[in-house]
Amino acid sequence: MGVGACAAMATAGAALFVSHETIPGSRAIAPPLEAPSGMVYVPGGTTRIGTNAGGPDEQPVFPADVGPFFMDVAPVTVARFRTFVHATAHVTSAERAGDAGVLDARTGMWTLVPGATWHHPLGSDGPAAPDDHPVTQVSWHDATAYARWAGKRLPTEIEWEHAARGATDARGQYPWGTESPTGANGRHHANIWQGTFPAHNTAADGFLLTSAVGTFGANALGLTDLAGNVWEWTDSWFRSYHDRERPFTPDARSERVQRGGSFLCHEDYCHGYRVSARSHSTPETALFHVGFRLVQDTARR
Ligand SMILES: [Ca+2]
Ligand SMILES: [Cu+2]
Repeated sequence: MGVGACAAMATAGAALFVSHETIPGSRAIAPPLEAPSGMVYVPGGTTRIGTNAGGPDEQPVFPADVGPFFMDVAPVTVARFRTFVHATAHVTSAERAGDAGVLDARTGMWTLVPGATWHHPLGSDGPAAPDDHPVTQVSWHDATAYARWAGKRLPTEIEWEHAARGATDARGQYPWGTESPTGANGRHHANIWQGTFPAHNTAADGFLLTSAVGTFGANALGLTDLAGNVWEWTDSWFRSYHDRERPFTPDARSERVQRGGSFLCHEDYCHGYRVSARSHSTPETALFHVGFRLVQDTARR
């Protein structure tokens, strides 16, 4: 296992899933709608996805027409996930496997830690996950089970990037624009990694690990935690943008895209908290820096 904040931990997985790559919603210009509690209205529009200034998997840039949708203001919290577990008796992928992925800060290596779960993300000996932090150690399967219970769905990665760009095709590399994450007057825009990766995290932004959702403010649409804190599962299979028009049949090694970067992300390493950055893992993977947020179609209302 390499030293990589974004490195996928591809444990065995055999499940096949049908892709849902079509972008739901209408191209008609819809008036702003009152969003359900905890969500914001994201207008549709055309957004150029990707960047020529990022990694090869962010190229080529292409335009995408996106319909309107509602999106969770913040990633799903530990408290909300507990409500789901109590209501459904859901057992997560990590609980079934008996372990989950944690980056060992001393070695810089990803490790499968016994007993690491959504309620104890660092392992059974570690601290309990705080209620108002994003839930982590959840697989794509756990996220979709939660979505079914909540009557919502995971966003496509195009929807996610459209929303992170403020639904205006904004070309800044961050959800807040172009300013460095360590903004003016020392006000940090996101919970990321300061110092040198992976040797030393100074936690100048106040957090070594996850932070309470909303701590670092919102983008123009009112969405928080788009950059940093935790990567967020999307519904999209990880594929080259060059191949996006080609037919695709997922197999056991196919991976789902995550967006937004995490508390592990460093500018010199993956720079994963840019709006166009992509990470990816197999759907059963659970990691201590990956969570999710959901969307809902406006037509449901
Ligand atoms: Ca931090
Ligand atoms: Cu990263």
